Amino acid sequence: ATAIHREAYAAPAFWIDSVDLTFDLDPTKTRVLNKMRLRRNPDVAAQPLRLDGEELNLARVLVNGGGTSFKMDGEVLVLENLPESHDAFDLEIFTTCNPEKNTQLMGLYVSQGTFFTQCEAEGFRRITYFLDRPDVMASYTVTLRADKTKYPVLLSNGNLVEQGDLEDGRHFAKWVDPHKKPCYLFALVAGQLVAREQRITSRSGTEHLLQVFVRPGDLDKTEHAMNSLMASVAWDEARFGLPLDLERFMIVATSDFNMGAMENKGLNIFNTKFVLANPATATDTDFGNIESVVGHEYFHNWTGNRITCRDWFQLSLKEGLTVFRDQEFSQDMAGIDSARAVKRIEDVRVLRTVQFAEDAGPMAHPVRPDSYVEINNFYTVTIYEKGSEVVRMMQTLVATPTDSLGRAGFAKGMKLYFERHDGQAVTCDDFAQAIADANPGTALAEHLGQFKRWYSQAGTPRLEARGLYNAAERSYTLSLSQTCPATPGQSSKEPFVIPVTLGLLSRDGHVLPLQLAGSEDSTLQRTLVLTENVAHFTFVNLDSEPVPSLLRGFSAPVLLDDGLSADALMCLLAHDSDAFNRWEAGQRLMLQSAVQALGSDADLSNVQALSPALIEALRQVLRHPELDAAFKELTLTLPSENYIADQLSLVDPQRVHTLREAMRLQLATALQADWAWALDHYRTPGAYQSDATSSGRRALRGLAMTMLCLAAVQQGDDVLPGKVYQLFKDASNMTERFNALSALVVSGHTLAQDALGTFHKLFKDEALVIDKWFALQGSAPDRAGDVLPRVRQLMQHPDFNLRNPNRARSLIFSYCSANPAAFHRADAAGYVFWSEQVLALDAINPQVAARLARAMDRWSRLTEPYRSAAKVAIERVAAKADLSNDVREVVSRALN
Ligand code: HT7
Ligand code: ZN
Repeated sequence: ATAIHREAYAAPAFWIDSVDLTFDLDPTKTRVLNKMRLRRNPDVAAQPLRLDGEELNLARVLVNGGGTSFKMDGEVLVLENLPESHDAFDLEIFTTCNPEKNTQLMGLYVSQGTFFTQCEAEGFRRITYFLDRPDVMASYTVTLRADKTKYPVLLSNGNLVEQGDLEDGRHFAKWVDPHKKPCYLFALVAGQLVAREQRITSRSGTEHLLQVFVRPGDLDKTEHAMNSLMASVAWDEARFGLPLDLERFMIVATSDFNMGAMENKGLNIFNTKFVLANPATATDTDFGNIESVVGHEYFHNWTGNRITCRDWFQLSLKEGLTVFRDQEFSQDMAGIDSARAVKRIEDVRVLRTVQFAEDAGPMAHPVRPDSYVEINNFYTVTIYEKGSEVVRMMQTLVATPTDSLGRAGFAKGMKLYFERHDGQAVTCDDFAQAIADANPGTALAEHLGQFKRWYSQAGTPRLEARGLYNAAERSYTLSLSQTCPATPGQSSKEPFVIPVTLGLLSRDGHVLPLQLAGSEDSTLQRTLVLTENVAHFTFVNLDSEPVPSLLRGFSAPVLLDDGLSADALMCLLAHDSDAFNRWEAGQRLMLQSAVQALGSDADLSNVQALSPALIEALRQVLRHPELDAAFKELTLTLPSENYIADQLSLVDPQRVHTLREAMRLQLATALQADWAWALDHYRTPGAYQSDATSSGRRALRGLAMTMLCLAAVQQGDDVLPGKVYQLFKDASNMTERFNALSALVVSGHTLAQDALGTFHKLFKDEALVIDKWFALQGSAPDRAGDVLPRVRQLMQHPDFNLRNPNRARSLIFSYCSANPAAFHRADAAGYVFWSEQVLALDAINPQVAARLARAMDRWSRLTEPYRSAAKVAIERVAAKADLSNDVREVVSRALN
């Protein structure tokens, strides 16, 4: 397959003004009649019409009602003899397809007897011949016809304008979408579904119907999704003045889905994982994820649907912006400042562990890529999470003295963006220009050209900060410098615009005012803007050497080297008013301890890597009378094995694992009494509430249970695990139950097997809970090389099904991507398993296979024998001649 290049973009030779689709739905042979009205694009030289298609059976092509000649170029339908004038003409295409055979879950497919579609990015071409590109926006009328008993509910985008019965027990529904859209936002659903409904009135007084469709029996799990949807509608109107532009907004859940959810206009289709929840089956994390994914898809209604992408290289235009919006939404929903900070920490943790790793590996690409082979491989953490950070920096850089967070300025920028581009397919440049133009005189407007390097340059910049205190002058000079490593195809980088939000503390933890030399203003926090490779900033009127708190709130997606001593980090851990940096100081101290121990030749299983002072500081956090439980849980959680590994140039996964386990045991035993106190103190009596405070308490209790079980197993104590087993059995909600189960599994106590059996029996009919059961076993600590055999055994379990992406992810991905010590085996058996599963999945669902293929992204940093064995496994996959483009692109990049 050949690469597609951003620079090669050309406007389409034809526009499609309207599409009238009629579906005769049948699982094995669905008939699709596609009547389009097209016209030549007057700005493009005359050329044949080339319509994309994939796995379609073509029966008929008519132009203006009459037959026409056509030819096939591969799977592209080419029409050369079209009317030459610029007048509109009719094109009618009749095709059939086989939804039941569609295991890729792209285009039209059947899941548990219900028809669903997934068209982003290029799935519409699997439904009918079309100009399958986002800059072709058309009006859609859709008629669905199907057996009334099997498919009583017939849904598509927009408004239901007509419905009725047909002959032979069939019926029909006709839908008209009032908004033009690109074909990737088309959707249909047909099946036996029931809906939770809610009528709402918007601020402006317009009435809307909200519906959440699920399979009969799941209605009791839709309340939270509906509440999240109502909150999303209200939030977008309040924060950005963006109202719901449809009479009806529908969400439909399916258990067979490649990703999390899809923002089809007015008819969002969701993975059940991000819809279904009740306290008995879903954890706090599930509740939080549902709120954020429902928000995300809803927010796409404006950022993505009303204004869409000109081409797929601009994907972050909608995804980065919409992730930013869903993150802000979740923070606003969390309410209190401390809960906002917790959400920010969680988001940054994902960015740093997953996106930074991507940026340092073979799949590194800019937020706006220059080329791709398979677009499905570019729905990445770089496009989404780093893209969101780029938008967040824009907000920071439009701040003014009266709008210090930049929120008002950013909202003004959004308003201008919609005034300029509503109804259009545009580029990342158009977005950045609108935000800057709405905020003249700000740092963003001043540096816009340079700022846009965040879109064009891949790689994570390193920011070095060094401070020098001059006692005689009572001044402190902060020197900032930046570099960015080479990434595939980009050997040298130009400097970025880096907003560095900072505060200063005295050594005993008091806030110090910031006054830049030459300025009269003094503030407690400010944002410096680094635009050069090196810059110096001098602060005056300081009586003693300050401790700098840099990059507060993670103001830029960079790797910070501030050279701070352990004492300075201890000061920040104890006193920083910025909760993010307070957490970060703890992480840095733990990381320093880990890296130091890994560099020594001590016996890592017995090493006491955490210093007594650090243990004591962490105890102070755990026992702190004012800090939130959620913050405590984050601060007392060690950096992950993958994040520790990211700090090393050569990685021995077994050593990293042994060390982290030793550190965890040290923390478990040194704070044993404190963990027991936390388990008791943070109980949440009464009915389950999913709010931030209650879920924070449960999270800390969960960590306490794990720590206590680890200590108990080491001490040969069965009483405490017995108590946790009782908590598991008596739990009144899934969070507590799963935390207790996980504590037993993670500690390797003998009660774990019994608890796993009980858990399966209790929830055998709850697919999403059984996914958790598989995932927990796939990610269990490997004490005797027994995880892989167990995973292989679980693949034979009657509940396992490789065709279901959630199930495949729960077992196989948990093992290959989230269990490094069990996966990186000296006998290479983990890699053999990986290659087998990538190949098996590729034959079913290339998108899912390619995601699994990425588990080997960082193979070249491994020490021997892992490195050579990993390479052999990747080569084994690459040697398969008929690999999908998806997997081919990933393994080729890995080997290059
Ligand atoms: N815009 C959607 C991305 C998407 C997708 C979803 C489901 C299956 C295949 C898909 N390919 C791309 C989801 C989102 O970001 O909101
Ligand atoms: Zn999205």
